[in-house]
Amino acid sequence: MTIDYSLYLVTGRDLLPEGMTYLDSLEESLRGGVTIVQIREKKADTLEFFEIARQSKTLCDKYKVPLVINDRVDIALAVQADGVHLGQTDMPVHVARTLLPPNAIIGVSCNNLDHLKKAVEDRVDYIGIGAVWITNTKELTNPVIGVRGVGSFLSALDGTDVKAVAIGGIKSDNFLRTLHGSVSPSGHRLDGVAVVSEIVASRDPYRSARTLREAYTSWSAQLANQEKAWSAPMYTTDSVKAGVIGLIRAIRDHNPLVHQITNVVVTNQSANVTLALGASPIMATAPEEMEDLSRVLGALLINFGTVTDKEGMVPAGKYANRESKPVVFDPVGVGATQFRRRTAAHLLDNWQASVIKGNAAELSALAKSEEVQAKGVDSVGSGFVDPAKFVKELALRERCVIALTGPTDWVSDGVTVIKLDNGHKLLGNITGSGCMVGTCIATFCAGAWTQASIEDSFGKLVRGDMLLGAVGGILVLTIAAEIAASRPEVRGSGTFFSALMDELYNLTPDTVLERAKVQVF
Ligand code: 3NM
Ligand code: MG
Repeated sequence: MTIDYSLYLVTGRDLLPEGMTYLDSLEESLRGGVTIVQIREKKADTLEFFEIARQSKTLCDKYKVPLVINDRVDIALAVQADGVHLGQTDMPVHVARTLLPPNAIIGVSCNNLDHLKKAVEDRVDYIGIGAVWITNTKELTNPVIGVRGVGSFLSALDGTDVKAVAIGGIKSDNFLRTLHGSVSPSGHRLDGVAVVSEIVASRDPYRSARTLREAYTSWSAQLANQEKAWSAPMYTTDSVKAGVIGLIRAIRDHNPLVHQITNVVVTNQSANVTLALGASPIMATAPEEMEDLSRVLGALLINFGTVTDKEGMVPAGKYANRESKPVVFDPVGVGATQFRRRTAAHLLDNWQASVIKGNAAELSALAKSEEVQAKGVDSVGSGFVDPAKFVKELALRERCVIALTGPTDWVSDGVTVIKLDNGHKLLGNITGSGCMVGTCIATFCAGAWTQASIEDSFGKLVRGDMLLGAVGGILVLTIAAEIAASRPEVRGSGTFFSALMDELYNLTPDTVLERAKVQVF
């Protein structure tokens, strides 16, 4: 029998809401679409555990859903359950195997790669990878893995037929983030997601289960579409240029709101850049307003150049993900301090960026590569031996578009790599030109968002072509810089700055088409 692990319910009777019986909750969850059930009883005596398991088995049989028992091989045998789930301090797998019928399912909880390696050697059927998020349901003795940590577990399962589910703190509002982010560089994905409180503590377990199941189904469907699309070449130089022109028009036609949580050095100029491109800026930072803003914004920019607004940055990104809005992350000077490195990891563990933009030193630090060293928060040039390979790999790792800026800019979504060769050295003489690129990218991603249809967002964390958004944002700023620098009145960085703003404001699609130096790989 092939087991469907996609929506794995783990029971927890302590979490039932008042007035809800255990069996009613379980039946509603089964009706709602859970695909496998684990009975987890940490406090029950043997008789009580047996009774619960026996009644659960009858219900699961009615819905043809497999049942596994946490820890207790004897109870599994007594109620003829489909298998057991074993923790690291439970009975050894090879012993359980000799006691259980030949086809019994055996699953093991893994918190680290040593656990995983042992589980693979023991030929378990599946592993639970956890905890992926913070949870109150189980006292955690090990550090939280984080969505971005799941990929290394999945890599270690390459070439085996061991299935994997993620567990710990998974809720409807981080469900897609969990599925989208949990993937190895080779493309190995989760087989399912396990939850306790999201369903068990719900007053409407039917609806809660159904919501997750539907989200899983649309995620799988869009993934299949995307993989099909990736197998054919998507972009050419001409299609990229035409796409960018389309975005310039979309921004001016729709005037999207670009919400920016940015640093104190550049707030004013970033707001002005947004206006010059034809969109509207809002520079709100209070956590209390992030949910409301997520509904109206066209894109969110998070730039942590002066990391003081982290309290707002976390919810802002989560709500933007929930609304399928673009999230552009500019981890300014991330390599400069431990604090910045930790903050970037914390933010990226909480939400899915759509585009991460940085110079060589920043992206190198983010990728934990030693290739490029940081010098304060300033750009130090391209610095990578093979920038195309670097951006492509980081895009696959972070599950988003990567934009590496410098004298030459490199952009990748993990499949296509685009090289951009516009710009002027005077950009290096004004403060915040990198931050302005971030703002331009966010504005173009907002334009891309306005172009995408609602249907396009089912099962996705972001709607719109983020690769084009990143390319468009870089092109307009670098092309405006070239034109500004050539103006006769420009004699230094001060006159250059005001000329740059003017040229951004006056930039026409034709000029972009004429001047853009784009190469697609
Ligand atoms: N095992 P919730 S975390 C049962 O890390 C369990 O192995 C975990 O509950 C592990 O969905 C966990 O309510 C609790 O956060 C998951
Ligand atoms: Mg350049």
